[in-house]
Amino acid sequence: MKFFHLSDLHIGKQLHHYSLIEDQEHILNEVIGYVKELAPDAVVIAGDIYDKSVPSAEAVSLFDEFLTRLADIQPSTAVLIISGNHDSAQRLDYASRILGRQNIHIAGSVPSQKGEYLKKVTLTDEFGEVDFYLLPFMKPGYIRGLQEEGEELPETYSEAVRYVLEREEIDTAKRNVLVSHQFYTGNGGVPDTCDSELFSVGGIDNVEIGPLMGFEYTALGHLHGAQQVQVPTIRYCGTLLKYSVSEAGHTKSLHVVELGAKGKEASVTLHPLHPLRDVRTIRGELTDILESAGEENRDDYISVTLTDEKDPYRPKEQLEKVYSHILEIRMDNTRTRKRLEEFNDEAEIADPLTVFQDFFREIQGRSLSREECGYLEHILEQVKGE
Ligand SMILES: [Mn+2]
Repeated sequence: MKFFHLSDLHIGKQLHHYSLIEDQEHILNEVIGYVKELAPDAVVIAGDIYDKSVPSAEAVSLFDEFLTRLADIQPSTAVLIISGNHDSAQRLDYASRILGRQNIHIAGSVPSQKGEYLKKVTLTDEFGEVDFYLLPFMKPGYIRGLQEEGEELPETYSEAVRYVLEREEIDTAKRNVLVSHQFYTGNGGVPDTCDSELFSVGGIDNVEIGPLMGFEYTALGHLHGAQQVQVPTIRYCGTLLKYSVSEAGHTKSLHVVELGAKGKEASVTLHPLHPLRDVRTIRGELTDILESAGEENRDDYISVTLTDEKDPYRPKEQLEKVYSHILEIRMDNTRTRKRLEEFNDEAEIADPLTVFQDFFREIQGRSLSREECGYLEHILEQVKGE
């Protein structure tokens, strides 16, 4: 059994102010090429199909084109899709029953009523059946309707995922694959994150990988950097494209998973991807940067850090003559570093009450009243006491 593991397409995404639709079309075409070449049994997409819950017409038609071209390829390839936190579960579920007949299996929503279960797709190879369980992005609140009389429902993300998987009564004598879009963490490991991901603050959404251990492979989405979680068979494939400057150093590749007989560990092969435009960071003095610009990569998305001690004359205009897609221009010299230090010094001096007052004024557009200030002082005293 061979399948492609994709996730986080984020179709319709913008990088700074540039639309990435051309880049996405280009990279999805490369995926189609790989499907023709490698003839996988399935293409799995582990959530975040679109960048927005209400995608643009342009984004929808690009994904439609991708699915149509996949469906035209012979021998037929199954397509397995779950929704991510960026997708609208209902919109993705639209027409999913009809699409199922085309071998396109979409799970938009997690079971929310008694009697509902995860969408399961069974594919067969020379070693027998493989059950793919499609677990869309979920929060503990989504599964309140599953509660049995007198049963306590899970409160944390970890408990909620465990709960949903345990009620499936998965046949562990068979080969099973899970597709999921959550923030999974292993034993004490902290996953690598980057700037294009969207998380809730405080890390309350993390899910322990314990319940995944029984699967031959878990195809994950959510994190945009490719990485395994504790074991090689629980894996984030990452995005097909670099979606932030913080990913400039990433290598994006197509993940191809192969399952042998039951009990044999799944293998993952990485195939190179060739973006239309790369995302790069360039650092140096303006004249050096202008002189060293090569002909071949002038259309890349670039983040420039200028180190000139003397502020150059209209750097943006000069750089635009050479580079067509400039994401940002930063200055890093003695002056900017000194300003940063001064800023840090100030921040250290300020007491918590002043910091909060400034914050409140910025967000609310008014100062704290005397009464509110009193409350705040009281709370701060209490915290200090503890
Ligand atoms: Mn994502």
